[in-house]
Amino acid sequence: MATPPLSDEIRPAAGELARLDLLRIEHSGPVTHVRLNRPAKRNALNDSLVAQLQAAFSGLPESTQAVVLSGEGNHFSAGLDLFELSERSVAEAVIHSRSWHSAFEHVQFGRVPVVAVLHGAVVGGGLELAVAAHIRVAERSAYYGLPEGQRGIFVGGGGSSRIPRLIGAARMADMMLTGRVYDAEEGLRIGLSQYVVDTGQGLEKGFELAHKIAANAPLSNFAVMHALPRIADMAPGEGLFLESLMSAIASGDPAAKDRIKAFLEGRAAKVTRQ
Ligand code: 1HE
Repeated sequence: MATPPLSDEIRPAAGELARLDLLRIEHSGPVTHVRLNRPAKRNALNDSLVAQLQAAFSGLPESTQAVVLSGEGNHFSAGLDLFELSERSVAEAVIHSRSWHSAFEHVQFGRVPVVAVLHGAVVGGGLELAVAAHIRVAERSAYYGLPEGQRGIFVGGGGSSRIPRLIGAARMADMMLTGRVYDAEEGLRIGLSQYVVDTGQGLEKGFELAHKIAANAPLSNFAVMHALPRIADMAPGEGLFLESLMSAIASGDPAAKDRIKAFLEGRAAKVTRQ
């Protein structure tokens, strides 16, 4: 995978974030890059890595306005560390699954939007992590699988809740029952990613998008992250009421007033074809 653009100076993380040895964390202006850094094990998610993800996403500095999440080596993530699984009792497995839920909630419902850049295997728990992000950019090498069915287990990292919301329960059932694997183009078509780019271009695209996100008013980003998915899950009556409240709160914020004034005075960009 290519290195990120050098438009901003890249600063290694400091303090607690620097101590997370299974992640590599760097700041580039308002964008923080969180890399899964266990390439020898294909970024398989063991207990320590899941705990470190939670620590990273709950400990982002105030300067961070968006995150790019990617994986070192040739694959985004091989999913659950299967070596740890074999040692777990049923009771421990429930707690373990809840620990993934907690960590991935910090990704989805943290302070800032997350752009996942995907390449190679995005499988099992790796896909569950990817779908906790808000935007997914897939390199053409990316492929998606849920081998839980073949391994005799079930998803435990929020996949049965988040994945059907993107692709429908029928497609997820097909992936789990038959081992069906989707490639990057198919993943784009069915909604697993919003973008596909050539292999080696993922980080550049991911950073471009993250910088755009970071330039939005923080309260707009917050509303998209926290209000939008909840409204989408509500009955229309309740959803529309919450939308009115969120909309009034966002438009009352000084950042909204400044931005609308800038447009009315001809100082803001028009919406054009891209
Ligand atoms: C692992 C894991 C792993 C690799 N746990 N160690 N996930 C899976 O069922 C996917 C299993 N993995 C694979 O299918 C392949 O490893 C890959 C397609 C991802 C990559 O293939 P490749 O040829 O590049 O690597 P490799 O030679 O298979 O693996 C390299 C090393 O990574 C090797 O260790 P080594 O010490 O022998 O070098 C592998 O053992 C190790 N490795 N994948 C542990 N998953 C909350 S519920 C979620 C449930 C799930 O995620 S189920 C899906 C599990």
